[in-house]
Amino acid sequence: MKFFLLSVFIFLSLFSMSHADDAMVWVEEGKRIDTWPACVDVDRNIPDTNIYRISFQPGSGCPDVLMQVEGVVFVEQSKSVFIPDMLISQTSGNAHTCDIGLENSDVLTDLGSGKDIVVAVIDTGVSFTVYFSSLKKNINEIPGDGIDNDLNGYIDDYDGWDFGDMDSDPADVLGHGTQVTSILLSVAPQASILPIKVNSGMDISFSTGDAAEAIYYAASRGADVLNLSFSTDDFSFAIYSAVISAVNSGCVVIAAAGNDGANVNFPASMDEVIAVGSHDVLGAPSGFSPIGDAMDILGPGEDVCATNIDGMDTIVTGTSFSAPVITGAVAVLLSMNPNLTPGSIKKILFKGTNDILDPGWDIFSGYGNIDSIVLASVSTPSINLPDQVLQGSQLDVGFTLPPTDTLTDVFFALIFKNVIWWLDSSGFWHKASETPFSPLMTFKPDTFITKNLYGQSGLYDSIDTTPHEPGNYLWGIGIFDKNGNMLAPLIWKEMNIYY
Ligand SMILES: [Ca+2]
Ligand SMILES: [Ca+2]
Ligand SMILES: [Ca+2]
Repeated sequence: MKFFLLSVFIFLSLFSMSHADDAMVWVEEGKRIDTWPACVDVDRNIPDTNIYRISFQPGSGCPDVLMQVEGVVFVEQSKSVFIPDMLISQTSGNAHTCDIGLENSDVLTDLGSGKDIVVAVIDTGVSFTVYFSSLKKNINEIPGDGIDNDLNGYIDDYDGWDFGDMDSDPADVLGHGTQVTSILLSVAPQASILPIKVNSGMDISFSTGDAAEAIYYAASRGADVLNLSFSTDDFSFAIYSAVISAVNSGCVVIAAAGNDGANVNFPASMDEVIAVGSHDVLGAPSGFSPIGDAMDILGPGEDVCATNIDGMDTIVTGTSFSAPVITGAVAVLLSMNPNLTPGSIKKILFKGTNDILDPGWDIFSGYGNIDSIVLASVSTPSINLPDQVLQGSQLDVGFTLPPTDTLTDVFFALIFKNVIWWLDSSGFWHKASETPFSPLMTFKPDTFITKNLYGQSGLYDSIDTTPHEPGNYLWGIGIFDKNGNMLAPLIWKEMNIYY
């Protein structure tokens, strides 16, 4: 572990510069531009959008010319975004000390492995040799036949896509995306990784236009979670609108907050994005971790261990590597319960922290440091029954449910002599085999609820075998949404009624 502390370089600034020859053009909904100005080369339309990617000669004033064209709503010239964190990585080559810095991460992994959850890593690509078995394949595409079999606009995109080079090979040659992937797979080992490369070749920068198109592509390929371990000082409408579109289609978007110790950078600064800062090995915010109203949560981001494209360990620092810890945790939550809405995920995540500095949310740490034990606790419903109760006495049942942003139905059930009985809202018991469950109550669970079931007249007299019969009973609680989808696993607890 001491070795990790040797890397003390901290990248202090991010910068952007103009990417001279590439722009995005928004065309009025339902309109087509039949004649583009002569200065424009149309590269392509982003599938299923009214956005065109174009090239033009630098210095030609072409964006201004375009804005005069009937039907053109907006033009944004692409800028470069730099990927700095890799510059401070050091290779250790020691597999035994590899530690992503998240204590008790096995507690989270035990809850859910990320199985069947698609996580798009929009980055420098992912090493195919290291993570081949974790990669999400496009089963509707035949690789290598030169045909866009699934008609999604990208030829042979079986493995993902490389927007930097506009080809079907998103293999990582730089390492940043592989390092990010290794960290998120440490938390959610069975997550399905959709590799999307945005830089060209060995470039350590990429264009905002490519990042925006990559986000549209990720959502169209069914990504549940997007990891954006990049940030910039500049706002990009292209990235902004791509993120909004992804969130509206149900994606959870997580972004590194930046490494300049100043304001939370873009796109982490968006309300719709979970902004992740960094804490050090002692749990204090890193000096380079941004500050401000947009900060949401911190993850370990100093001298953490990641895996490089050659499969060897490397020590890395930066919020690029804090973000995938949170991304992995979101994949865990989704694999526990695929029906969780992005809003509910945020609520659970922000409660699943170790609150540091000022009590509650603060500008340095957001809701605090991700904490495996707390997150496991708030994401799992629990039932609180006395171990035993004297027959005929008051019986209080308490339960805690994960926070949610949706109205939730709850039912109570018990098993007696191998028959499941459920309690209706009028206090009557029904055999589950004869009457389908309906909820006992509907509410937004955020707090501990206590319900006195003894007061419900049915507890002892509607089940004909139960009156005056002491014994062991199994109580269960289930949580459903309005459509009858189970939102959290059914849990059971045994209680003895004695006489
Ligand atoms: Ca295709
Ligand atoms: Ca093909
Ligand atoms: Ca706090």
